[in-house]
Amino acid sequence: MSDSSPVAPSPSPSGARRPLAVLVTGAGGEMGHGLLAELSKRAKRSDLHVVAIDVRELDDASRKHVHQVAVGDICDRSLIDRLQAQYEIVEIFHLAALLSTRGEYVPETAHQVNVVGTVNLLRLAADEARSHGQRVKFFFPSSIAAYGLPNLATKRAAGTVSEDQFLEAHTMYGVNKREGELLGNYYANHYKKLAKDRLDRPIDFRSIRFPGIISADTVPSGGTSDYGPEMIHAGAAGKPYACFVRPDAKIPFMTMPEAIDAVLRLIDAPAEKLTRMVYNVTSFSPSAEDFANLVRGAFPGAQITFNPDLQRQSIVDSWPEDIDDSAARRDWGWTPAHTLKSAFEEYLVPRIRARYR
Ligand code: AKB
Repeated sequence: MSDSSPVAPSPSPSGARRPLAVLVTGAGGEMGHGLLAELSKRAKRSDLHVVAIDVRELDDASRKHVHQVAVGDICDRSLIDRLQAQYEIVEIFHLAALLSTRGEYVPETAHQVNVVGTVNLLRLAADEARSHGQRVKFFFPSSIAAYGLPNLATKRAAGTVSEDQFLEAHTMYGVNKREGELLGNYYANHYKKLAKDRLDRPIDFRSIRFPGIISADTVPSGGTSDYGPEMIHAGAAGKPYACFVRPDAKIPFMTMPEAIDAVLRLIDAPAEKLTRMVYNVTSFSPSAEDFANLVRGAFPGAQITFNPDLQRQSIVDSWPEDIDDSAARRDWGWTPAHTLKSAFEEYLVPRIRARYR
């Protein structure tokens, strides 16, 4: 089978040709917002259509970057089948997920969206590879939620954690992300092991375990790393903010432009350079108090207090305080653009200030 770079469309059994497409699920979410603009620039150069799936219609800013929005649920096989009939899908960015805090209220629904939805997309990728004869690139955003450190003392003693340590996630979302990583490996390397007509390695699966991500343009919802971005946006908007974790709570973070850069670097990396399917990336690891001090400095009058929610705190305590991203640096040239200070001074504060002016 050839590598996954797009080729001219192959005729379907009916002789008609489907346009080539990049499919983005969860396109209306925070990462979709940043990624669609980049994907649409690249798609124009390669004559690809960007096709989005989301449970809601996209906002106008995102809508202009896509050829079609399929409003619906990734668990709906008929929706996926309809898109498959319309397009020859060569790349999938599977961003749709129910995050760690929301998932703890409805764990079985989270499993349905995060795992069954992922299987639907992986199966689509494998079917498409069979239909057009080239490997389908599949990007899967995993998360530091895939880690599960048993207690705070272990977290503090562990410090920087590698991709292969402490993988007993405590949340349904984290369990689902870990399962997504393993399913990616299964579909990429072992799918239908015993079938006579099995296709060898139909999917080129690539995944990043992201830390908390902070965007100047959107405010997250449903996650547990949300205290960082929530605090900054509240400070800029002049709204009081009661932080739901302790001042000493510490996990890794990065800015959204860095996250988008990491996705594109990994997806563009030559396959022979990659030594793993799942890579850590990170930029800085502040405590919640570090965040609060920078917000108070940037937005004098910001009213930030701490009112820890013990259950949400326990989720943050199960995530590492830092992650080792040396494999990403070595294999595909990942380098963070920011320190915590430069992220505030050069990206977050100017853009967020303009947003709430
Ligand atoms: C969450 O808090 O659930 C997410 C994540 C760390 O993946 N932002």
